[in-house]
Amino acid sequence: MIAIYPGSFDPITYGHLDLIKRGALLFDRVIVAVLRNPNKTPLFTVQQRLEQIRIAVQQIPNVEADSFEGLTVTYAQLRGASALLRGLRAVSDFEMELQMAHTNKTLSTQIETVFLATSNEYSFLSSSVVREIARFGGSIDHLVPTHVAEDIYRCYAKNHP
Ligand code: COD
Repeated sequence: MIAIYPGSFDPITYGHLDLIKRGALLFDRVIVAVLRNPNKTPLFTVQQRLEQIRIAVQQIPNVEADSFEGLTVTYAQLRGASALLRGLRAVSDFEMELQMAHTNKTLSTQIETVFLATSNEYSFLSSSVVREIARFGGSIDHLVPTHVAEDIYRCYAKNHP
């Protein structure tokens, strides 16, 4: 069974990675899919994010990274996936995630959304938290893989020398 793990991943964090590793134990294949969203101004380009993800998952044989645009369920159908993997950190995630799952179900009854509860240690973690800490000069070494932290530090050093 193939699962799509869709998201922005701007950037990928240890919280995402924890979910990917656990998803990879449940599904034959997990495709980490970065949304190409022309309406957002991300910190990293889609290519940069894909590269960050590929390095982070290179030791997990049944995980790959890809990008897509448009509807997630359309992309899932294209890739022959039958599940969308999503993470739940707190009650605050639940409302939005449930709405998304219901919307996706109306678009394709064949594709199920599977939620994994976040691991306790990462329940506070999001890409925006990482960006914010780094922007104000804090350490993010415990929140993202080393190569991602280096990219972020480089990015903010360039913007705020
Ligand atoms: N622990 C566990 N899970 C986590 C953690 C953590 N610390 N941090 C994030 N996650 C989970 C999130 O809950 C989410 O499930 C996933 O990881 C990805 O998170 P993000 O923030 O990188 O990505 P999102 O939530 O912004 O992605 C939104 C989508 C791109 C999936 C969504 O906008 C989408 O499907 N767009 C395509 C258009 C579409 O199909 N629309 C119809 C559905 S509404």
